[in-house]
Amino acid sequence: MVGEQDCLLLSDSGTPPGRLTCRCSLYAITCATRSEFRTPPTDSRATFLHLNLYWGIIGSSLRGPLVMMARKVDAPWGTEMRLATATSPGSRSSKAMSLDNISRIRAPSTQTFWRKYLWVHRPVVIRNLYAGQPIAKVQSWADVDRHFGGIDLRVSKNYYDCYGKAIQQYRCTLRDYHRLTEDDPSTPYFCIEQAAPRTLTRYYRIPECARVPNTDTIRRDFFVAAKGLTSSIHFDGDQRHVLLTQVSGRKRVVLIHPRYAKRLLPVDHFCATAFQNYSEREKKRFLKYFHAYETVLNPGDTVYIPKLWWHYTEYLDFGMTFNVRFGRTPYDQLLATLPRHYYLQNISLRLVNDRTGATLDGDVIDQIFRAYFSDYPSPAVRRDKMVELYGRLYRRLCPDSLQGTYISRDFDPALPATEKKVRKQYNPVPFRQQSGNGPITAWQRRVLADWLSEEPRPSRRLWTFLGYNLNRPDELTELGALKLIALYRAKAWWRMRERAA
Ligand SMILES: O=C(O)CCC(=O)C(=O)O
Ligand SMILES: [Fe+2]
Repeated sequence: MVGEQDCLLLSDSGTPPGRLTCRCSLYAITCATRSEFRTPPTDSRATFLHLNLYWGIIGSSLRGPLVMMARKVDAPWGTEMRLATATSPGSRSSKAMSLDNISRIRAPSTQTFWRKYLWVHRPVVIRNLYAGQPIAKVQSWADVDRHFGGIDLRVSKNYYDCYGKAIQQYRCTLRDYHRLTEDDPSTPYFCIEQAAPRTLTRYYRIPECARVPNTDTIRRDFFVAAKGLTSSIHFDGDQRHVLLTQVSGRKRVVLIHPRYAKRLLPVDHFCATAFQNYSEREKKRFLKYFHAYETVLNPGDTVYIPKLWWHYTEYLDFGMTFNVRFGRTPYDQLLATLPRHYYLQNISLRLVNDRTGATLDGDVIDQIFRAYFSDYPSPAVRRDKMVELYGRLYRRLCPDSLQGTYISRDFDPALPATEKKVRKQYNPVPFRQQSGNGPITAWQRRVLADWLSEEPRPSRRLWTFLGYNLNRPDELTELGALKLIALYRAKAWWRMRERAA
């Protein structure tokens, strides 16, 4: 039923990575591990995608080596392929042979950065972007401890390891966390994407090149982790560009163009494969398969991650990192309110001109929002309809992105966790009237009036940009009002997150 799949599983014996074409029903799957392991489904619906998922999500939280074997059942025994081997978290290695294929430059002028990198989405490593600022003097753990040791952290496991489970956070100081990592070098806990506190932001200014005209708020996060910990391959749905700066320790960074999304077998905005568990040799083959960029950041280095690109990071030492998330145009802001999907990831890149902020196809944006806000019997149906629409737009607008079948439609719902998310994310307010072109409803008027009375006032520029008159909400159509309410809710969510940090 699944047909041929282009698989990203790596084989160590014979079949090269890349075009490993298989018919899933011909394979039985066996797993060997020293740890307890649930056998993946092996009926005819068991696909390599499931295998990959088990490998990715469960494999990543296993302790001890895990070897997954796919055995072609209609072939003589002995044609087993070793797919990938998890390295034991205890043996976190610090030797990463980086492809080192991102150019390294001195801090460029703002115009040069925009022209040569930002507008064309070209990754680059900038040395000493913050030269002369207090942060440039903080480089070793001793420096971090002295300046930032008292910062309050929320530590948790990787989002990826918690997929579908509640993320349990613990609170401690940065100094305490460092002590913990010395006592237990294999701790899975780390500080991931926490809003940078004033103690830290006092040490650096937002770079001029991040102040792009016609873009919205700039966010600043920071990260602290023990050697060997990773941020698994993901893309961020906020649709901002990122300048990621290493304060102390070394960090391996991998970047993959959105056009390869299909091959990454995305679950939500994560890649289902636990790249972090691969051996160095397997990692290298994987990176080649994805035409990936890879570099190692040293203290003081900043890497530019273009918006919506897939990225992966790995701490080669105990380290601290901060980012500046910037350059989000109003249309990006609008599209970022929709549930994440790799089709949308690719479509978004086609819909927005980063340089002018203009949309290249307002009708398509309208079509997407109209579909999202329409009435459906259930969130799952809405999700299916959205994915169908996204698929059509993807094929039409993104000819340079991978086409064809890499991922079965049965894949996503196989995850109970995804089901829960679908119920939440695909449940916006439907139209009250026959079509979105009807006038704003009383309820919408109330929500927007609340927003307008809030401090700080919502951005007049944003409304104007999207073609609405802030002083005359009554002129909005129902669809227009729904788009703004989606934005309003997304903003409220970020504010809540910031307050919690
Ligand atoms: O530095 C990291 O560990 C992750 C960075 C990241 O995912 C981001 O800045 O979006
Ligand atoms: Fe990220």
